[in-house]
Amino acid sequence: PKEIFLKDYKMPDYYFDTVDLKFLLGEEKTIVNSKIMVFPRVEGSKFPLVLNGDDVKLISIKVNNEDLKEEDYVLDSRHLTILSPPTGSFTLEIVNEICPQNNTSLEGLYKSSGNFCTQCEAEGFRKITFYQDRPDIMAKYTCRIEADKSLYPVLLSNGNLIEQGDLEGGKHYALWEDPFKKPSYLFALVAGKLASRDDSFITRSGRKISLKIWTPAEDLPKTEHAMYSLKAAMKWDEDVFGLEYDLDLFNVVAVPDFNMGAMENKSLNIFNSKLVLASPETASDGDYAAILGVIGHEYFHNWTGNRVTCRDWFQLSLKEGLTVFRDQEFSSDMGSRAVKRIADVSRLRNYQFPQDSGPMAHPVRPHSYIKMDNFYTVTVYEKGAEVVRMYKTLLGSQGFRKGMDLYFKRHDGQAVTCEDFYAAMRDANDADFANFLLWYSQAGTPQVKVTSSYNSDGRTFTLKFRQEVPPTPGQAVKEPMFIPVALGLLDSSGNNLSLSSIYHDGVLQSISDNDQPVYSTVLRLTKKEEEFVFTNIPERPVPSLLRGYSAPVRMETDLSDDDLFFLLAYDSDEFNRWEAGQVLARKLMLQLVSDHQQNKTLVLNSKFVEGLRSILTDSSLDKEFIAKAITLPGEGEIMDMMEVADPDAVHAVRTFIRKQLANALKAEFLAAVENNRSSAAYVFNHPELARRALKNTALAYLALLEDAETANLVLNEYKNASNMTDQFAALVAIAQKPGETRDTILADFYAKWQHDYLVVNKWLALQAMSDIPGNIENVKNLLNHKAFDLRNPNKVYSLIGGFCGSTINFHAKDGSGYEFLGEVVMQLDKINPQVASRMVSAFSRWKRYDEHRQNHAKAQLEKILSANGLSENVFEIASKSLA
Ligand code: DPP
Ligand code: ZN
Repeated sequence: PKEIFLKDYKMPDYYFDTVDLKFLLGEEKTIVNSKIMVFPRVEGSKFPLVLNGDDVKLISIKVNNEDLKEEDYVLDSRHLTILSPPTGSFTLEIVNEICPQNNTSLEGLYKSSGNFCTQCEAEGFRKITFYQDRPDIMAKYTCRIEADKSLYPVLLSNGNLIEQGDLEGGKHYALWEDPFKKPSYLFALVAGKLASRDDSFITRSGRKISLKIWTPAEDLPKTEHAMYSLKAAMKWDEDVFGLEYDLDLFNVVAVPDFNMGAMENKSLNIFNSKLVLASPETASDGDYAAILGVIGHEYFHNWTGNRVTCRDWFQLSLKEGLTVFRDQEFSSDMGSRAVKRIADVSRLRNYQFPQDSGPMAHPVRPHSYIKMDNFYTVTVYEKGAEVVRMYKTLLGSQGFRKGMDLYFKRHDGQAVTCEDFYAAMRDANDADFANFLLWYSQAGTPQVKVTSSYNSDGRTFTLKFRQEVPPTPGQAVKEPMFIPVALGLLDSSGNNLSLSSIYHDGVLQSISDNDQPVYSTVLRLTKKEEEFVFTNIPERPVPSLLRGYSAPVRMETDLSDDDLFFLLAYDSDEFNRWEAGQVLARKLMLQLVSDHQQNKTLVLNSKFVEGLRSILTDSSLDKEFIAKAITLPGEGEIMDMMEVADPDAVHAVRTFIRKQLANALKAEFLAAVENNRSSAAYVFNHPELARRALKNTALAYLALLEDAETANLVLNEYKNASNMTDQFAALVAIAQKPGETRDTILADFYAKWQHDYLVVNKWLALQAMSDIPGNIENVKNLLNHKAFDLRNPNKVYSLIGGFCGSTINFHAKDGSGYEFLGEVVMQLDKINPQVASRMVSAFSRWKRYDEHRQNHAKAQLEKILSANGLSENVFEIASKSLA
């Protein structure tokens, strides 16, 4: 397999102006006809034209309407090279054959539940026809689709429908024209038996946009929330960024077989059905929130991704980091900003931090890849979003908006780079961003150590920062980074002190704003070590650092437990209130893990219990915030902080603390359940989902208790639930404990929902993730359950992905969990390399564990690598993991 490097980027020798595609969709084979207007980048130049092609059978090739002679082109398994094309512009017409019905990789053109659909990002278009399949080739497309009318009554592609009609032999056709230039990865085609929910949106300039969400007819009732989300997203992008939709039609299609979450194809978004379909009975609050966020995300791509796209795939974060940031902001504005921030930071810590400190660590803009599909990562997406957020932190909302406006003004219709985005932000604001660009090129999570001191004579408060970026594969030595640290200083009654000036680098800077008192500021760290001295500070303050999580770093402070309890109780920054609780919990958990390893009796700090009690009973707090604040850091997060990760000890300790809390706070948890039951019909809005979140978090604690009273309560919550959020939460609570009740209720749930594959996937995932000892046998049985199918990515993510999330069973000492995964990966790789590659990633942190576990994991990775016909996708992850 060949590694591709960013530094080797070359502009294409040829561009494509127009592309006219014709598809004859068939059961045995599909014929693709592609007519391209080609022109050279440099007038008069003579180069061969190299087209990508993967699994496509060439039938004929014409240049300027004449058949190309065999000696004029070369065909290998991955390319079609036209040796000496005419000088100047010319037409290229290719006819080829493909077999979508046999395409289990789910990239290119394939079938899902009998319908045709496409997925072209990143490099799937080359599985449809021969093409320069790279994002800097932007062309105007038309697409004519011909198919059997009874089997495929609906024919969709990008842009506007300009013609349709019947053909002989029971066939029909549709002709679509997309007026916007686009890269091939945004091409889409759908053909099948689908019905649509229709609605419309009036843009701020008064244009009426027709909106359609397509699913099988029986699922239409479940598209109401997706349609609501789409209209909310359209409005939000106008309000916040002044961005209006640019065509008269917007289609969303839901398909059950999809590798990713969703895809932003121009005006024809294709979605994994789990991110479209929802009803109160079948989907949880989490699903509703995910649909809102992803519908928003794909819609927002219309400007950040489609109108302005990436020059090459190394720039993926240009569109993804920015669009994730935009969907995060959208969800914040639709719900609670603090809670959304907490959720996003938890995700970063639980998934991105481990990646950034493991063998797959890569910068937000990777330097190289073997398979681009492997770089649709939490680093490119979530860390990339943090990088975009830092611009906003540094520039403020208005400055950020100015930067966005300039970005579109300069680059609409272009394929650009991360530097172009940086330059727009900088130039629009005349800003000094120091070495900010390092965020794109240096991998690894920076570690920032802070020490503080107060001088009562001089009334100064000093913060000393020291930063370190750990080495990552290929990057042994790192430069110090530009880290914005938002902060405030709390006085002894918990109020923010007014800040007047800071002494830094020998300069006294005033930070008051038009004589208005300032209570928080953003420090700009740029050096390995530096010091900031706050003047006129009347008492020793408690600093609230990195407010709102202003930079994606690991921060270690010298705050005492008392300081942290103080912040937990008083900080005006809700994120940092939660954070103080998490820091305390992490310290506590690590200490108890060490006690556990030394066979000491575990004792829970009563101050911690009291801290949580006061949060739990504070009626002034948002209920979803309370739910987050009383939830302990995940086991993965704690394992990630250990020298040698010890799954058994971490699991034992987390369970111990949860049981202790359940006992100590039983009355409060019971009250939280009693007072927050869903009153009327299910509504997805912040106050209602916050009540459910608090109630269900309390219920999960109570379910750990051993008395009959609470056992009954939990059971009744399950039986009386009137929506999936409550029903599934009760099921999760019950399933924590092995025994007859668990078995009965799991069976009951399946019997109730076996007709609904999305609900059944939840049922699979819940069992797969279970930490009940010996659960691997159950998971193996589920592989043969009629509800499971290795060809469907969602089912694989639920069952196999779920199992890899189990602390105890995946990491079983006897290696059984690893062996199970190894076998599944090898089977899966033959069906769908992208999905197999995601699953094999569960091994990538194998060196974090003890020697025994390491040996088991290593053996599996070696076995996988020696398999015949291994995909490049799996090869890349497995080989880099072993390196
Ligand atoms: N571009 C898709 C997204 O929206 C994923 N391929 O993230
Ligand atoms: Zn995206």
